[in-house]
Amino acid sequence: MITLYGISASRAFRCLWMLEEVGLPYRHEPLDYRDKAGLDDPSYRALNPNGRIPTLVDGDHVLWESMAINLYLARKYGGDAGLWPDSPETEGLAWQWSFWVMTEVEHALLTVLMHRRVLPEAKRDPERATRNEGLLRQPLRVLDQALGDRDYLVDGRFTVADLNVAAVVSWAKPARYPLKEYPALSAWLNCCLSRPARKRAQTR
Ligand SMILES: N[C@@H](CCC(=O)N[C@@H](CS)C(=O)NCC(=O)O)C(=O)O
Repeated sequence: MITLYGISASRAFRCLWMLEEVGLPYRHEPLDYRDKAGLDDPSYRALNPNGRIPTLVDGDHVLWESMAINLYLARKYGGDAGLWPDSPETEGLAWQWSFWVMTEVEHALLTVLMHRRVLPEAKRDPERATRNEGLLRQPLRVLDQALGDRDYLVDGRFTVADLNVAAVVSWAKPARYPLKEYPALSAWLNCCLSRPARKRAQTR
């Protein structure tokens, strides 16, 4: 049995989305990142010594780090659904885009989201939000250009590469980050987010 720990309003969302795409039965433990007692519980720390969500338990196998979880699930269970790329070359591209979105986009976009929408008004720092908006221009241009002549990142269909990147870039919407100047990115993002599996994951 597969178990995924973490509420959908967190980085666990991207793994719930992958589980819904894969279509296997799984158990969802909606552990909240604000539940410090739950995260510090020795039984949870034994699974994830970082005390963070998400964590995946697949039989005896335990994994943390959301992107690693998704690459694992796609590789092991996502072949029939076309989620795993076709060749070592396009696998390499899936790793590339997954690492890229974590290192080039995630932190800056989360900072914009926190300081524009999530933090109580008194704790928001508009300058920090503006600075990070600026840092995002270059990587978002890179993604927009990569999508300029294709519908999906690799192999001409929706794969783990699209899911991992779209799950992070989707924060642009609640952050009210304008995507108008990135038309190819914007069309691709809407297409990824319209998938039924994404919608099911959101309501977990
Ligand atoms: N790089 C990790 C980050 C995990 C992470 O920071 N999760 C947050 C929720 S989105 C968390 O558990 N925060 C609780 C805490 O830091 O105390 C991943 O992608 O899985």
